Amino acid sequence: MSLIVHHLNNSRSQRILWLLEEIGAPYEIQFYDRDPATNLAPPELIAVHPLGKSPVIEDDGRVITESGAITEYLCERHGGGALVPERGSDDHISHLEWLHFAEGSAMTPILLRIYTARLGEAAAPIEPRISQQLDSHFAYMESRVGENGHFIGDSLSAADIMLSFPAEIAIMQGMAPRYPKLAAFVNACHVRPAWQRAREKGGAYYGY
Ligand SMILES: N[C@@H](CCC(=O)N[C@@H](CS)C(=O)NCC(=O)O)C(=O)O
Repeated sequence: MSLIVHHLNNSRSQRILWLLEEIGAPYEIQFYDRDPATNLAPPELIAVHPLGKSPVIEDDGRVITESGAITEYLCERHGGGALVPERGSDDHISHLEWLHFAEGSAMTPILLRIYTARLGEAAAPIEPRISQQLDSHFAYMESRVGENGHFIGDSLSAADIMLSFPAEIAIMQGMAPRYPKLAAFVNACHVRPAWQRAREKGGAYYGY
C-alpha cells in the first residue's frame, strides 16, 4: 500500500484518518506514542520529518506535512471530488477560508492558553487577551455553523473535518453551554460511521 499516515496518539492526525475513511482511500497507519512525561512526540517521528510532528503522510514515497495541506492534497488526489465545493464557486472560497482558519487562526489562542497555563500567576498580564481571543474565535465559529450543522453548504466538507479539532477542544474545555452549535457539530462528527471507523483504527483520542 502506498499511502501511509504517521499517526500520533491523541493528536490532530486523527482527523486525517477520518478524512481517509470518508473518501474511502486505502491507507496504512504507523503508530507513534506521546512521551508520558512531556506529552511530546517520540524521536522516531523526527526520522520521518525534521519537525517531528503529526500528522505526516507519505504517498508513493512523497512526505507531506501540515493538516491543511494534507487535507487539500488527499481530497484532490484521492477524493474524487468529494468533500470540496465546486472550484470557482463562492462556497469554494469559503471552504478555503475555513480549511485554513482551523490551523492558521483558531489554534493560536488555543495553544497560547495551553502553554501559558503552565506559567501560573506569571501569565496573568496576558491572560485577558488570550481569553478574549479564544472567545472571539469560538464565537465566530459558533455564529457560522449552518442550519444543517455544517460550516459550508448542506453537507460535510473537508473544512468541517479540519474545524472538528478546535471545536473538540472548545468542548473539552467545558464550553458546550456557551457554544451549543459547536457542541452539536462535534456530536454530529462523532456519530458518523467514518469517524467511528477512524477512531477504532487510530486508538485513544482524548476522552472521545
Ligand atoms: N500545524 C500542524 C501542527 C502539527 C502539530 O503540532 N501536531 C502535534 C499533535 S496535535 C504534535 O505532533 N505534537 C507533538 C510534538 O510537538 O512533539 C498541523 O496541523 O499539521
